[in-house]
Amino acid sequence: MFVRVKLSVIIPVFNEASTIAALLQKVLAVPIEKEVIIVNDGSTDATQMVLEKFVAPNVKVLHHTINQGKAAAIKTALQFVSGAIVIIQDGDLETEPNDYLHLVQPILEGKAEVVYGSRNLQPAQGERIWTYDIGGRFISWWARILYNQKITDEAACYKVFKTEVIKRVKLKYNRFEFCPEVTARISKQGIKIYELPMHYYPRSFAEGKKMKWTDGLKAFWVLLKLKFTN
Ligand SMILES: Nc1nc2c(ncn2[C@@H]2O[C@H](COP(=O)(O)OP(=O)(O)O)[C@@H](O)[C@H]2O)c(=O)[nH]1
Ligand SMILES: [Mg+2]
Repeated sequence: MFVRVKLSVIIPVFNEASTIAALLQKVLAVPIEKEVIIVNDGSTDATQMVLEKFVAPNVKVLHHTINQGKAAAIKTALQFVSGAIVIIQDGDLETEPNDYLHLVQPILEGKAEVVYGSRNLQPAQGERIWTYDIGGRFISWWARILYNQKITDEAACYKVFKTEVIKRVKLKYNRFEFCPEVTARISKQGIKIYELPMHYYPRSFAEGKKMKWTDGLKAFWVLLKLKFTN
């Protein structure tokens, strides 16, 4: 069934020439009214060339000349959002865009303002890097303790927001701190995060994974710091 609410799909991209075209095909095929805002964040591979071929009426491609980070790319994209709901989509193939259809439902039904996907509520399709798996669960536990949110996957890529809610959040960090920062700031506004299962097709570093274990440490620290400061 075609969903008639305008979804703004934000895709921060850094060096994803091997996946971005296939991902865009999948995103555009999801039966929901949407706009796609891609931010090529100073990629040094062929990402820009691939994106130049991708002309479609509901696809906007923006470029940072210098790499600034995932959160910086999301902030750039947010200035152009015109949909009622925003979802963050990574530029790789670790996720399943058809999940949008169930992830937007709690917002459409008025049950939630923010929905997170969780890679821990259904089995992954493939081998996860076990240290990242444990680290992610630990960070989720930390977010539960500090912010009293019932979440199992704080770092999941799929985060869905009512547009007015995400536009209200003042994001100060620029890189992979996006997840802990947005989790902390919306929690401090008293918003409850609704969580639903999402598909997950993990990739390896050889396949282009960019998050480092130190980003997990940063997430721990950002969650703690924002609990007590602004
Ligand atoms: N804009 C931007 N995106 C980045 C940067 N580094 C990684 N990304 C994107 O962030 C997403 C997540 O990266 P990934 O390494 O798969 O981490 P994970 O899926 O969160 O474990 C991918 O779409 C990357 O292209 C960056 O410096 N800038
Ligand atoms: Mg990824």
